[in-house]
Amino acid sequence: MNRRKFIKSSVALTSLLAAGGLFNTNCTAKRLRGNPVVISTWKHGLEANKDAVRVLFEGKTALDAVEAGVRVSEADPSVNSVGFGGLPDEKGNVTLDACIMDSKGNAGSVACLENIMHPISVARLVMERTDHVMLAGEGAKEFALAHGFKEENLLTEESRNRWLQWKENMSNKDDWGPQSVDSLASHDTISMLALDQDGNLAGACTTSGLAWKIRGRVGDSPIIGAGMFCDNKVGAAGATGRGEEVIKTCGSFLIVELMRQGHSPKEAIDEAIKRLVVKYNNKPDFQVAYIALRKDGEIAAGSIKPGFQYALFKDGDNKLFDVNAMLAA
Ligand code: SD4
Repeated sequence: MNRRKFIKSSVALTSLLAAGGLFNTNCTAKRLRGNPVVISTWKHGLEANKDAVRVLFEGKTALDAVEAGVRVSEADPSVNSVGFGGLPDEKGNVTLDACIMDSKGNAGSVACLENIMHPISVARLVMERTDHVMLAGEGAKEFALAHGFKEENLLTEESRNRWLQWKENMSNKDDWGPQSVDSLASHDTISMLALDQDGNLAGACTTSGLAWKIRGRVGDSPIIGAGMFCDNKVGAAGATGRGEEVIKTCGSFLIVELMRQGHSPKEAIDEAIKRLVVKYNNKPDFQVAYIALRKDGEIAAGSIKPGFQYALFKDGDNKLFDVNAMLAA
């Protein structure tokens, strides 16, 4: 594609922005050709799944579904690790990471993007309107603004107060090591994987990353193969938790590759988690959790430590599940 072609208005986006309302499983399920599945990380994934499923039931693709789904969490100020209301870095800036992959193996991502509510939609535009995969920082923002995204303050009263409290009480003790910034409760990045009625897969991942991180820090969420990976022949996987550890083990790519070799989604996730557990002599002091969706609709989830939940839409039901962790708390 011509490099200049990407400076075009994002007309298609407008219709995706108009998402809203709930799906009705009973009356629309008859129209489906296949059996759609949506899986996402954490409790807020339940609301996100609803929008993703509504989009699938409109006959749209898995790619449309994951974008619409995670936008719900991005816009929700009560979700403290994603988009609006996400906890800021050490200087009080909300910096966002996101990536998306479609069923053809195309990928787009943004890293350290500021003041744009929906990084996932910018990532999709990077994928669809440029010949690049990843844009970062100011350049990513310029690209978003050129495509009609609005600049917005993403710090809420609550997230600003929490940042001020950290600055007053913790900032000079915080060495940015795992224990101090990595409380299990601070994780709620959304990774979402979907299988549409044509049997095609897509995945998305979006986050504000670790709270109080060093300015400029980028986590796993925008890294293709770390925070998320999708191969339409095999399956898809997505991560949440301590991004540095997910990056160093190519976590999502590893899980998809293990599924390609014939391992079940559960076996693949367990192996990816076991590598981290073994690396840290059975005592990792951080959380990493994964979800996986195989091409045939089989799903799995796993985590190092207790507390991880995932939201699953399958066979007409959208439910939250607790995960049995590999280690005790
Ligand atoms: C990161 N994986 O930036 C993200 C953090 C996370 O919920 O999962 N937060 O490392």
